[in-house]
Amino acid sequence: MATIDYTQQIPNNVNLADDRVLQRALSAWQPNFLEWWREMGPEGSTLHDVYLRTAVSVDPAGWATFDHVKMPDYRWGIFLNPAQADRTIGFGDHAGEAAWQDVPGEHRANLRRIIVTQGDTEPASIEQQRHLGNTAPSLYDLRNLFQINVEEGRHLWAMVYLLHRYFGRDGREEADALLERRSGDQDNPRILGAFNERTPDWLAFFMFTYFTDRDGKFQLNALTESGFDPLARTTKFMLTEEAHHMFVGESGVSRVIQRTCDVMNQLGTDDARTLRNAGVIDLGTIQRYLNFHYSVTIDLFGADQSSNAATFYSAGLKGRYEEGKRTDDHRLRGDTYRVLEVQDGRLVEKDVPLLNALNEVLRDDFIKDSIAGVERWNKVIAKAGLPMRLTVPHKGFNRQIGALSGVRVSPTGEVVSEAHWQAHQDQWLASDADRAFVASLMGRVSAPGQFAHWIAPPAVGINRQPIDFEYVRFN
Ligand code: BYC
Ligand code: FE
Ligand code: FE
Repeated sequence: MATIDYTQQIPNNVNLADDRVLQRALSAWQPNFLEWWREMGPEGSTLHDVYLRTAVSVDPAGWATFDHVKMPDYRWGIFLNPAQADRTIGFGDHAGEAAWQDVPGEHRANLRRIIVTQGDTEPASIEQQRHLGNTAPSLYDLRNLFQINVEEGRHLWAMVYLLHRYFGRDGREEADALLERRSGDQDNPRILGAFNERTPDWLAFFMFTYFTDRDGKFQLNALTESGFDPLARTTKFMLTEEAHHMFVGESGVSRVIQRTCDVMNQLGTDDARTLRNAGVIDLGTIQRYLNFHYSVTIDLFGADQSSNAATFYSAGLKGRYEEGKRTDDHRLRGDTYRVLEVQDGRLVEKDVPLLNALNEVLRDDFIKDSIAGVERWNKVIAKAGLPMRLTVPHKGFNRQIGALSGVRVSPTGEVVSEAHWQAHQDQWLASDADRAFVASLMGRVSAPGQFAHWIAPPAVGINRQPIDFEYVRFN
């Protein structure tokens, strides 16, 4: 095996050059990662030169450098945000104690589970997005896809670092398993539901990066509160990259809406068939895609009542979103929270112990944040002078996890019969016909500065480059 110049090959701020044990573990894992990348990473892309941003340090001024690189040569680095001197745990039974620099024995299994679950989503998303490069609507979009893919790869590295560095032999086994599960595989699927769904087209991709990467934002924020300091610092740095993923989603959907509204005004129609014939995606289809991605994503927060969530919090492993800004006692014993429940076929509110409802608390924070962006999309429609609006569906709509998974709920929140659901689901969720139509629009646009007909160009380029910059060079 070729020896690795660690600082060169794996940029890091964890003293990798001096850590022989970690070097050994990583030098065994790295070739497997690269093999996985070639097999499951962006299809047919290994020779392209892509204008990528690479993290080479965590300094606010200098962490990002831009250059054309081939993705297999991307330097997946290991970065933790700088340590905060004398950091203490901010919540749970250990509140006020010094943050842990090592894994406390009694919390080892739970911490490993959280890290593995987090780590599993990263390669899963790359697998889900594997074919999208073939149908990118522009070089600008193609580059953004690849940027997200390499960064999700780095997020995998971030979790693998923790497993190798702090969890010994079982950590190494878990790190190997992260390269063995496959999104959507019958026998060995990814851990969480949304990460086994397909992301077959670019509207799905933009919805995924808007909604599902936002789950990343909220989960990672909760983990930045962790009493296990290396996890807190790692996730803090990951969040700087997450912002770009959500930007790609929000601006992507926004550009699709912009284009549709332009054509609606040109043709003076809101008729879906006419708009489809004109080669743009009607707002109804956009709403049904939104309904799908929103509902599978809110499932990612877990069951509304969860003893795991209570344990993770009380043990100091996983906090709430912006724990430090909250003014309660950060222990939450005796507090309650309102959740929805099904009683006699109806949704009713019920107070339950807050500690058990922490998944729901995080889900509600996510929902607020998601709605804000949907309102920004609505501004695009309003600005075009059109009356339609997009909305997020009811929280109970299309749920597979938690108390609401037992009932059929319409997008507006009525509990409906199975027969009613079956009769209406094609109006509520992206149907096979919707997906076939969107698929029919997909096709690679590879000339600099050109954009597919169904999407408006972005307002500005990347890193102050012009929009017609050659963001990807095909080789
Ligand atoms: N699908 O007690 P519960 C990201 C399981 S996204 C399938 O509620 P808990 C990214 C659950 O495992 C951020 N299964 O569970 C975004 C449990 O199984 P067992 C990812 C599910 O533990 C885009 C059972 O149901 N990070 O970074 O309280 C691109 C009972 O549930 C699902 C994290 O999630 C589901 N949706 O909560 C790239 C953070 N939901 O034990 C990347 C780490 C639940 O009965 N993970 N189950 O076999 C966690 O904090 C928790 O594991 C969860 C689940 C919040 C996910
Ligand atoms: Fe990620
Ligand atoms: Fe992400």
